[in-house]
Amino acid sequence: MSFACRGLAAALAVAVSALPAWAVEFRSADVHPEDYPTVLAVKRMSEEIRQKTGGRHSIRVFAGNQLGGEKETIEQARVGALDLVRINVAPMNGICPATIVPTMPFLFRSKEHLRAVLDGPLGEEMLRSCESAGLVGLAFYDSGSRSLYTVKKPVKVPADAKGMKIRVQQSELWIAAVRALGAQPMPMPYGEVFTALATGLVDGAENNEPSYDTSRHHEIAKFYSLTEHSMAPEMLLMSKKVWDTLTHEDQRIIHEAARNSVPHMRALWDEKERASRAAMLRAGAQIIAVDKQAFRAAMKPVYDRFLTDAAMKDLVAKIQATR
Ligand code: GTR
Repeated sequence: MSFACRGLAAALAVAVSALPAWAVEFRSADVHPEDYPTVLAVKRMSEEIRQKTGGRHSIRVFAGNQLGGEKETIEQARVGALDLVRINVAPMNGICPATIVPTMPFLFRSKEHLRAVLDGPLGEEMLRSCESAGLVGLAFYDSGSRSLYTVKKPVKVPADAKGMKIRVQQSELWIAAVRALGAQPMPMPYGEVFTALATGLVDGAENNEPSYDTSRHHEIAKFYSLTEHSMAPEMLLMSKKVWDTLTHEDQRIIHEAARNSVPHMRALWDEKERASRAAMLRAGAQIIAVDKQAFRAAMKPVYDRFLTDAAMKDLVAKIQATR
């Protein structure tokens, strides 16, 4: 080997050994675009993990549905084919029953109430509850309030939605809640909603302002009825199969970084809500005032149907009692 070649080989060996063999770049999925608060929060978390593990671990976020819809990525994480998922609680309802509770319509009174619950022991209890489904709950993130939006005519009272085909998340609870309004629920992944609205497959959908804005649903469904019917939060979960391979110290670092990403996410979220409200109005969306009590009353029967055991009822009562 020539002197130059030996030099190159040595340099390569140093470069390779700079990254320990056990270094892992975890993969995390998100349906939202690169600059959405949930995506930015996990990227920030990655920086903290990288720093605290001396570069051994980090997270690469695959944004914008790159790895599939929420249902699919949840399943990938359960079997250990994906390390992390950032999803809404609703698609978890079928596999982790405690997540039905924070998905319930008209449960949280305000953003402050939601944050107080999620930051306390009840939040911790709900995060832990998904472990038996193969997922370790790391954090809850905000998701604002979800409202109904429609293409052809505004909805002010439940009767206005009668017979309309409304896209819902893939959750039995939302199928039932929309049916309770007299509308026809159309469960489908988030990534398919724009086309469904554009082709008339559905007459409307429901979501918070930042999703309505960034998904460009407002280009087609211009009537945004302020039902604010749910504050179902987002979750960040790690595959238990992957989690169990980590040292206690690495688990601690990941947990702490997830917790530290929450206040950061909330600041981004509050800002995003403001920006999205302005953007949707600029784009010609109309915000419609509604009879909120009528929507609350119409959806009430789902409480009896979905809060099937004493533990869930107790959780709801404790949440309602939280100040
Ligand atoms: C958004 C949420 C996504 C996804 C989406 C949906 O508010 O952030 O994770 O659940 O709603 O409606 O599918």
